[in-house]
Amino acid sequence: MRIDILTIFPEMFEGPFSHSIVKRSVEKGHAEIHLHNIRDYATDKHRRVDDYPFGGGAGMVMMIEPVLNCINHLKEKHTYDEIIFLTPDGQQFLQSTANRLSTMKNIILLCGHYKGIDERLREHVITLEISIGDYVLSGGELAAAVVTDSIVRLLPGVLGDETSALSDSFQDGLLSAPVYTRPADYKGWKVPDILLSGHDRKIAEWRHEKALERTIKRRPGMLEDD
Ligand code: 6GU
Repeated sequence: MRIDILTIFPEMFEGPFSHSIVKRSVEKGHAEIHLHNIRDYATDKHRRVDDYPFGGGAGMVMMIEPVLNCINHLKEKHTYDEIIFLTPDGQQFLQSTANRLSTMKNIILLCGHYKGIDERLREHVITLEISIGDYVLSGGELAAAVVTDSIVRLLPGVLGDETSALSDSFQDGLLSAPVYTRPADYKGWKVPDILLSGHDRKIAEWRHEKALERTIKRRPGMLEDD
């Protein structure tokens, strides 16, 4: 899968993409992540990417041309399944969204800044708008890093243990069961006996029960059908 990220702060991705699973998935060739500086596609000599809003008001608006020049440049070489704008007024990003996006071949993630982007880009170019939660970030970069991480880890071959993405919280509509490791008794804090029993069926039942209990207690809304 190929992910093209359009941003005015490409350096913000260096940390999140240089470690752990995202790094490994790129190294192994499961994912290609390309960062593009929107400023490189500005048309004036000041490399301007934002301007004052028509009608007045606070904040700047990202201009059509630099963003569209970058997207059109990419579209000459690739066909995109989705052109996604990260924005707090987008649709809520869910595990089901990550699952769907992980089946795609090429996607673009556009990170907004300032007051937002010119509405005409949203009308004519963007195919999907995503928010990662009901709070405001300074820009779309951290959201794009979150979305990228959640997609890439689902790509076939990325996780060592092939079953481990399937047992994630949310993947089966439940939160995860509690997990433990050595020592079995830490100064009187004991691991549940069942996990030391070696009885696979009973352990699986216990885990399901605990996952259900935890979901009812913490996220009862997850159990309602929609
Ligand atoms: Cl996608 N962008 C910004 N700027 N803030 C957010 C967000 C996105 N999702 C939640 N808050």
